[in-house]
Amino acid sequence: MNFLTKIIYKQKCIRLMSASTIFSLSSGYGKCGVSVIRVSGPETKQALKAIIGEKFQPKPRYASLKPFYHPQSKEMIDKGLVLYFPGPASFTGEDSCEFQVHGSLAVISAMLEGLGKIPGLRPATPGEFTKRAFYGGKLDLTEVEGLADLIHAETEAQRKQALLQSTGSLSKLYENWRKRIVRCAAHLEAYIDFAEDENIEDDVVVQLTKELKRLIIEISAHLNDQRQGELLRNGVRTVIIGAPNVGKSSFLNLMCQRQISIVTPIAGTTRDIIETTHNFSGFPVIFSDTAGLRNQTSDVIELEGITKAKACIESADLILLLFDAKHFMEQSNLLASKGLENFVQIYLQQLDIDMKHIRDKPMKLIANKIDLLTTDELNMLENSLDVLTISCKNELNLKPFMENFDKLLKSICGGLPTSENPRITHARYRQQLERCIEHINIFLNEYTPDTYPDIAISAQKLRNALRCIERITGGCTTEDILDVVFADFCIGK
Ligand SMILES: Nc1nc2c(ncn2[C@@H]2O[C@H](COP(=O)(O)OP(=O)(O)OP(=O)(O)O)[C@@H](O)[C@H]2O)c(=O)[nH]1
Ligand SMILES: [Mg+2]
Repeated sequence: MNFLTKIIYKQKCIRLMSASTIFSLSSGYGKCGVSVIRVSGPETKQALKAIIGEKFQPKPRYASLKPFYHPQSKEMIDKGLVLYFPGPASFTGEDSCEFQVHGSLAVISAMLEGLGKIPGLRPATPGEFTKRAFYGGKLDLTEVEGLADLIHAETEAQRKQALLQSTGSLSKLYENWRKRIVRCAAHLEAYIDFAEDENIEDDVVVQLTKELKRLIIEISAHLNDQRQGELLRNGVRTVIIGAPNVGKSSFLNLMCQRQISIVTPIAGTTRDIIETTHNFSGFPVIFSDTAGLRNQTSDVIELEGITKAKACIESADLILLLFDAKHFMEQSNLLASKGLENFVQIYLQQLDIDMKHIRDKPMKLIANKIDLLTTDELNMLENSLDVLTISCKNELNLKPFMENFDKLLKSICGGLPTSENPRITHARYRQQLERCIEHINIFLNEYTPDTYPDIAISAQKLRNALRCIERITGGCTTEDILDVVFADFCIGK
C-alpha cells in the first residue's frame, strides 16, 4: 500500500459508526416550553414505532403531529411533533429522530423512561451526539470545538467566532493545507517509485519544494496573529496595577457596575487578587484587581498581596497601569526634569516592577481622580502623556473612556471575526501548526538539488507534517484528546 492509499484508508477507518442507539433530552425543560428529545442510531425506526405505533411510517424531514405512548404500558404520555432524519443526512450521520414534547419534568421523565425500555436503546453520555457526528464524518474536530464554544459563548464576538468555526471556517483552511501536503508527499512517493523509469519529470521535486515553501508562508501568516482568536475565545486577562490608593478597586467596581472590591481611603486595602469577567461591546474581559504596589511595607499580608499582583502581571494579556492624576500634577516639575516621556518607566520603577515581567504585553496608562484637577491641569496632563483619563468617584470622562477602552479591546482581539480570515482559537492548533512548519523545514533543509539524501527517509518528514494537521482536525487523534474535547459538552449535545 503506498503512502497516499494509506492516508485515504486512514481517513475512512477513523470514521467508524457506533452500534448502539442513544437518546437524550436535547433542549432544556421549562413548565411552559417545548422540549426536544433526540434519538440516534440503528434502532431509531424501532423507537419511532414503539412510541407512536407499529403502523407509523415516518416521512423523512417532515413534522407529524402524533400521540406518544409508553412502549410497555401503552399509556399515552403526550402528543407532539415528531421528525425523522434518515442517515447519512442527519446531524450524527446515523438514523435519528426528534420528539417535541411539553416541557414538564413529568412528561420528559415518562418519555425518557419509556425510551429506556426499548431494546437496544440507552441514554446518551455528555457530548455523545456530537462525538457520533465526528465519527460519522459530519464534523471535524475544529468544528466540534467550535460547537462547544458556541454552546459556551458569553459575548456577541465570541458567538460569531464560534459559529464561523463550527460551520467549517478553520476546517476548510486546514483541509486545504492537508490536501496540499498529501499531494507533495504523493509526488515524492511517485518519484521514489518511478524516477528510474524516467516516466516522472525531473522538476517534480523542484515543484514540490516550491509548494512547501508557499505552505510555510501561509501557515506562518496564520500563526502571526497576536493570539487574537484565543484572546477572544478565552477572554482578555486584564490586570489593574498601580500604587496603593490610586483607585484600582474603584476602577474595577465602576467598570463592572458592582461593588466587587472593597474601597477605603487606607493605602493597602486590597490584598488578594479580585477577579471578575465583563462583556465590553461583545468582547470578553477578565479583570484582576490587585494589591497596590510599593516597596516600603513590612506588613506580611500586604507583601504576599504584592507577590500575587506581580505573578498576575506575568499571566496577563493586557496591563492597565493606574496612577493618581493629582499626585502626578504635584510631582510634575520633578517628572518634567526627568523627561515626561519616561514617566511610565519611572512609575514602574517606583512600583518595583521588573520590565521583564511586562515584556511586550500591551499596556494602557490610566490617570484616575481627574475630579481633583483644574481644567488647565487636565489639559496639561492629556497633552503630555498618552493616557486615558477618568474619575472613578464622579464618573467624569466615563463615556470617552469607555469608547477608547472598547477600541483597545477590539484591536487586541482583532475586531469582529470573519470567514475570510479564520483565527487560531486553541493553543493545541498553534502547537501543531508550529510543529508542522518545523517538519517541512527539516525536509526542505535536507533536500537541496546538491544534496540528495535518502528520499524515503525524507518523505517521513512530510508524513510528520501531515500528522500535525490531522491532529488538529481529528484525522489522526488519540482518544485522550477526544476525551478532553468532548468533556466540554453537556448531555443531549
Ligand atoms: N477624589 C477621588 N477619589 C477617588 C477616586 N477614585 C477613588 N478614590 C478614592 O481613593 C481611595 C482609594 O480608592 P481604592 O479604589 O480603594 O484604591 P486602590 O488603588 O484599590 O487602593 P489599594 O487597594 O489600597 O491599593 C478611596 O477613598 C476612594 O474613594 C476618584 O476618581 N476621585
Ligand atoms: Mg484596592
